[in-house]
Amino acid sequence: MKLYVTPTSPYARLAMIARLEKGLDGIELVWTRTRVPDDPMLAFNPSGRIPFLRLDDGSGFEDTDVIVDYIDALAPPLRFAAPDGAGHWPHRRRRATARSMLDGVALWARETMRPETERSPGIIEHERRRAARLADLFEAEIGGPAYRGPPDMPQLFLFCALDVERRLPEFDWRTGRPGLAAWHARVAALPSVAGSLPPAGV
Ligand SMILES: N[C@@H](CCC(=O)N[C@@H](CS)C(=O)NCC(=O)O)C(=O)O
Repeated sequence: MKLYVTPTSPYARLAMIARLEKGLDGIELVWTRTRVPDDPMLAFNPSGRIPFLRLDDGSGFEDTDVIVDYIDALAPPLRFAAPDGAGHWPHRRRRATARSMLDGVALWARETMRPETERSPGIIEHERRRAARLADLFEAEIGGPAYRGPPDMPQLFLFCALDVERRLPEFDWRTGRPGLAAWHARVAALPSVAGSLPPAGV
C-alpha cells in the first residue's frame, strides 16, 4: 500500500499524521508533485489530487476523510471516527468547522502561488477574513476538554489548517490568540506530528 503525498499539502500532512498515530508506518510514502500534465500517477488517480492511497490491487482512494477512515479501519480500535452518544454532534461540528478553515486557507495559499497577474485580491481578502473569524472561534474554545486528548479529526484538521502558516506567512493567526498558539505548540511536539514533517530535500 502506498500513500502519495507532497511536502506542502496540509491534507497529505493530515493523512501522514494519521498513518503514524495508527502505527502504520509500513504504508509506504511516495513523495510526488501535483499539476504535472504527464504524471504517470494520473493513470490510476485521474483527479491528480493528493493525498491518494493506492492499494496493492492497484485501486485506491482520494480524499483525506476517506483515506483516514480506511487507515483507521486497518488497525482497530477506531481512533478517528466521531464518538457515539452525547459527544457525536459536538465532534461533527468541530470537525466540519476545522475542515472549513483548512479548505479556506488551502485555497488562499493556492491563490498566492499563482502568477501575480492572475491572483485575485478579492478571493485572498475573503479567505483572510474567513480564517480570522474561524481562528477567533477556536481561540474561544481551545481551552476546553475536547482539545486536550490525543488528536482526533477535529484537532487534526485544525492543526493542519493553522500549520499552513509555514507556506503562507501572511496567515497570522497567532497575534492575539495565545490559547491557540499554546495548543498548536503542544500538538506540533507529538511524535506523529513532528515525525510527519517532510524530510529535507523532498
Ligand atoms: N478534498 C481533498 C482536497 C485535497 C487537495 O485539494 N489537495 C491539493 C493539494 S493541497 C491537490 O492535490 N491539488 C492538486 C490539483 O489541484 O491538481 C481531500 O480532502 O483530500
